[in-house]
Amino acid sequence: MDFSLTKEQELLKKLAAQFALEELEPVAADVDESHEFPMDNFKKMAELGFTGIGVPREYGGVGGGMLEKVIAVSEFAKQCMTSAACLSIHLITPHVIVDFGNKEQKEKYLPMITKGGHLAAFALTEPNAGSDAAAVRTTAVYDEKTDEYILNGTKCFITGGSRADVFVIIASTDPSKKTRGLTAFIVERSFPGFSHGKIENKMGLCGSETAELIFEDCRVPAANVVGKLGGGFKIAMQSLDKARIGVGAQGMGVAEGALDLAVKYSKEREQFGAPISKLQGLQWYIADMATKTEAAKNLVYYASYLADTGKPFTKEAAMCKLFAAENARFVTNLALQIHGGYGYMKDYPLERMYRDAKITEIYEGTSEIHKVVISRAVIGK
Ligand code: COS
Repeated sequence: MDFSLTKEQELLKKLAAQFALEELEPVAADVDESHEFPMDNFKKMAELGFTGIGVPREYGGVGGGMLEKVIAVSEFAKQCMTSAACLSIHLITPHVIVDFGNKEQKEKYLPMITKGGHLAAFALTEPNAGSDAAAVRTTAVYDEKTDEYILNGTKCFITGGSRADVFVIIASTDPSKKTRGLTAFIVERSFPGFSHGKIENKMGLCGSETAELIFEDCRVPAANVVGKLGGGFKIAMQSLDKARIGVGAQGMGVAEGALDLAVKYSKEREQFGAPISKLQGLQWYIADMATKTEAAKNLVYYASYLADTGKPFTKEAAMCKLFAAENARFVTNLALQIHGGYGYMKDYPLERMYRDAKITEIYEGTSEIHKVVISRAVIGK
């Protein structure tokens, strides 16, 4: 199978790499230390069109599909995982609206969250609905007098939750129907009864401002129901399939970045009278890191190809996410090890990349959930 990039995709890769090196890398350590959302980086991404990837031009986007998202996110992840995650997770919401929204919703919300530079977020997870996504307890009750839904409940671990202006929220419109009673809503930050709660203090991805969302009699117009009433679980699952390719791209990118740094350092660092790249033990580390990273890339590209050509890709999205995430931990760990004591110091980016990489094994579905998805596809439920 040929995964050569088109001329446009090559240009996008070059632009993303240059932007990441010039704008994201210089502030990556500050973003990590300050625990502040890189809003300036995000605005610059919007100016360059990255926040409109996968959205048709008529709605303010720049077109393209999953492969374009993968190219941008992986280049960003080489330099700053937090910024890569911000783009990757932001794009879930416009993609939900493109795939499942109606014309009015597309016209109203897409230009705002693509070229408009407003951050978007997707909220499924709750304190008791993590891996068991069907256990959502946030309720949405219809008020026929006002033609609105009234939302009550709490979402947690929402990337950019303290900064986003537009959210897609999954809430239960009929708890007796379980997965078939969940519905997706577009919620604006300004809607009455909406607020964000605490911002989590995390091990890595420190600037992504992972926040709690609180709905207290939050009024949402019925016009903001996305897709069918009761269709929210399928919307969430299909959107997560795409989001998981985005996490695969994050894992692939951070591994590529860490590998590049390890190779460079191993040629510069001399011990026992020669560069440490001459040591066979180290060469074998590099060989394993390069081979697995190439495999991760191929899985990520293959899942993107399936998604972009309208073929089923749930299993392949889970496979690429599972493998790229485990490899991200493997490669950042060995790259740090190759840097020895320096790798453990905050003067070098490796310790940050190692902490940041870990989340790829947890968010948008844990590695264990992906094994459930893959085994169900291979063996049957
Ligand atoms: N695409 C489309 N439909 C899907 C789907 C997918 N990828 N996965 C499940 N569905 C459908 C099923 O076909 C089923 O449809 P019917 O009601 O018509 O039969 C329905 O959704 C329920 O599916 P299922 O019975 O498989 O649901 P489970 O409760 O067993 O959950 C898992 C399945 C575990 C895969 C799901 O809960 C999950 O992905 N959990 C992890 C959640 C997660 O990633 N959270 C991270 C944060 S999200 S921001």
